Amino acid sequence: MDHEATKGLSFGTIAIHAGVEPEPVTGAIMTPIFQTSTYVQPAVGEPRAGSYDYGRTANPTREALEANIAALEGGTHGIAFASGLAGIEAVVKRLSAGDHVVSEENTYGGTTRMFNHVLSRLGIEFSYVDSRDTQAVADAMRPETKLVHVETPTNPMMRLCDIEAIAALAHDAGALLSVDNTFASPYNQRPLLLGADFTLHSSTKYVNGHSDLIGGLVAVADEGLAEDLYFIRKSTGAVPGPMDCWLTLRGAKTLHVRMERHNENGLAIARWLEDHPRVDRVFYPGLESHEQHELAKRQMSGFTGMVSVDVGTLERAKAFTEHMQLFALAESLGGIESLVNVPALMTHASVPEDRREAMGITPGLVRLSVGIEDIDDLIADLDRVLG
Ligand code: P1T
Repeated sequence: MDHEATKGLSFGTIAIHAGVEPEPVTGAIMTPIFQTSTYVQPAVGEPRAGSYDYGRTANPTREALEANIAALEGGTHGIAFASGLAGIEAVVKRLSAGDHVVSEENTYGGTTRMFNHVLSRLGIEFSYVDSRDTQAVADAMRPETKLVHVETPTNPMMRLCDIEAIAALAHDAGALLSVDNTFASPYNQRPLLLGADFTLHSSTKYVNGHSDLIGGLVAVADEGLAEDLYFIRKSTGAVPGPMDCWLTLRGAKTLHVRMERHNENGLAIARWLEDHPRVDRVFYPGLESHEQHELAKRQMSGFTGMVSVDVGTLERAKAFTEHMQLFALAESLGGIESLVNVPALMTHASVPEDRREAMGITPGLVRLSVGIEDIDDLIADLDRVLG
């Protein structure tokens, strides 16, 4: 179903149908995996079907996935990448040496590592702010600021920023806004509809949802921005393989069903942990105690399966995480199975210690990716390790 045809349909219907058409030769109901690197050309310099000249430039399985994410995010174009980081990199690579980016400070550790140790060497400057405070974002803008990059909820502190307000101030200053929507998923939050210019996913997480591939997706609502990103991807090469695109599209078709259960289980576990005497603090935007709960209710329609808790010390964090039966100790998130991670030593180890501590990513912070197992079993697992 093409973009126009999905207008007016609800999320679950779009998830199943957007980008998916019966295959024209056989009528196969499922999008085939076009596992090919190239396409025969009938005449020199004249590809058979427009852009199908080489697999880095175009692939029909990839295009089906791209149309799907574009529709899910309320945009017009999707651009698929080999990883979430490759998608973020492409958005920043629209800029040139001398340009400046204002970034939320509490992003995924790999995002700041790329900004500080790779892209800053190319002459792009980065400033970090606590984007919960919209004024702090405004104060960090410079004449050469071309991009504001935020993550909301943030990984792992579950901080939020006001997408609509930050989009407006970025645009007033002549900059664009990119929102890493990985933690929320398009089911719970659609940044493009709130004014963002790019919405980004590590599709390794909720969009694919089955922890069986690495991928990235960007959606935009502007043809020019889409063309920029297609060009950067074609020129730099971070394309996902057809099989991974096919798996991600299959995963995306059940996003709405999975997210309902992630949201339900996440909230139930956050509430249970909040009442537990061995837990100092719970970070979950769906809790009334979350300092940005009102913004969460305004900007999100559900609060995901990501829950962070502070248990005080590394010793307790280890006792908590190393003896669980259902929650596997692993990096990553957003899959149907539950995972647990100690960010200071795992996903955010590349963030300098003083900055980690200042943001609350202490050695006692534990991040749960609550899966879609039966809630009683998950709570029993937590109960056993927390005592
Ligand atoms: O791993 P990759 O697909 O390249 O995605 C990077 C990325 C981008 N944005 C966010 C918000 C992320 O959480 C990630 C990857 N995160 C983990 C691997 C993790 O365990 O937090």
